[in-house]
Amino acid sequence: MRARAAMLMEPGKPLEVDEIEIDPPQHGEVLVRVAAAGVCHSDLHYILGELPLVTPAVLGHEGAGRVEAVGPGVSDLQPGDPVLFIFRAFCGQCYYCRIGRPALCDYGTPIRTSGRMFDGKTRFHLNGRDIHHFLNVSCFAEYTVVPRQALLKLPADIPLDRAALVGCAVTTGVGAVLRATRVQPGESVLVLGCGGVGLNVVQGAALVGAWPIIAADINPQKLAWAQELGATHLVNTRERSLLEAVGELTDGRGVDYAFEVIGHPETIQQAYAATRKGGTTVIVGLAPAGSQLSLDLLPFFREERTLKATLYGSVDLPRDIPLFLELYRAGRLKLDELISQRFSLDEINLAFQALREGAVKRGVIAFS
Ligand code: CND
Ligand code: ZN
Repeated sequence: MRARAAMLMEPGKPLEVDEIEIDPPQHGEVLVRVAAAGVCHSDLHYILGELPLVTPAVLGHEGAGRVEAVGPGVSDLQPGDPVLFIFRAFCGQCYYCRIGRPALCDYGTPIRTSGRMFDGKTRFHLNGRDIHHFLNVSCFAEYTVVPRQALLKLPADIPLDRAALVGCAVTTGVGAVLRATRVQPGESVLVLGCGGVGLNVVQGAALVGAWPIIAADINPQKLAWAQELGATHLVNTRERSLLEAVGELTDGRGVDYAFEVIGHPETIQQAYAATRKGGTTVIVGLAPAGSQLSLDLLPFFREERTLKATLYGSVDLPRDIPLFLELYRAGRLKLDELISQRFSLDEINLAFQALREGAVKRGVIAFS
């Protein structure tokens, strides 16, 4: 079949939207009609060449849609079923899946690193040239082919554009608080970087009753949005020192938990410095490939610090994603409020421009 898709032809260039040829789903694969795709900074890292990628590739890793067709061997999904894309396809059986850490499962790794399906071929082509897959998903396209293991079936009542955000930003941000750490009521939290993912760390912290919830960013609009999602204190780090502001709010100790949601060694250092002795600094942001962090090990030891990363919020995807949707239904998790702007596929470079300028909470590519 033919469908329109947004491709990265080479790093550093804008995406190109064109009609591509899509092969039918092969064994264990599913053809999905994409309904909505979130515009995440991770895609931007690849567009800018900060992370390695086989190109040309159809980008997009946060999205939802409906099953159009299933390949041989897929018996538990039907055409029409609403599905969420999982950018870490997981087998459900290995050690990591069994201990509730499916994002660490290696099932989808060969596809992610080669940009090709298990048979070594791509399902996307442009004028006879292979176009690669991206992060097991490639949802910046009207239709995409993914392994069955990169999908979770969605309940029928969740609007697909809202659900799309659960594919990355919500699960990563809320999971960082509920699963990567176990923040307790009354514990102090700093969220450094309040974009689409950071706002979800803020709402996760509000959900568990953290206090204070200090939102820090260089963009006042992001801080205003963070306040709407539950931040109790705001720090514009262009205007004042983060350490000073955090010190004032924590008796000079620093926060119990600091989440870095930008992906820069310098801001990771800032978040670390704003964490109290015995506290936990969590790296949520993705730093450019090759970035290094230097750590003075003696104070690290003496101050008994924890520094950790979280991938996909460290959640148990098949257990926690239904829980997050349940919390949305109950009004405890905000999804409607996260989308500030919708774009068509043709406007995708505008959507990334808006992300770079800090003009959106989460932008969403809406397919008709
Ligand atoms: P987005 O661009 O929406 O947010 C970044 C925020 O950081 C913006 O509000 C900026 O204003 C703010 N910011 C930038 N520089 C600074 C600075 N020096 N000081 C303070 N604030 C600053 O990005 P996003 O929310 O989509 O993604 C954030 C990061 O999270 C990004 O690196 C992305 O790749 C990563 C991520 C990680 C995971 C995971 O599994 N851990 C999943 N998805 C995305
Ligand atoms: Zn993402």
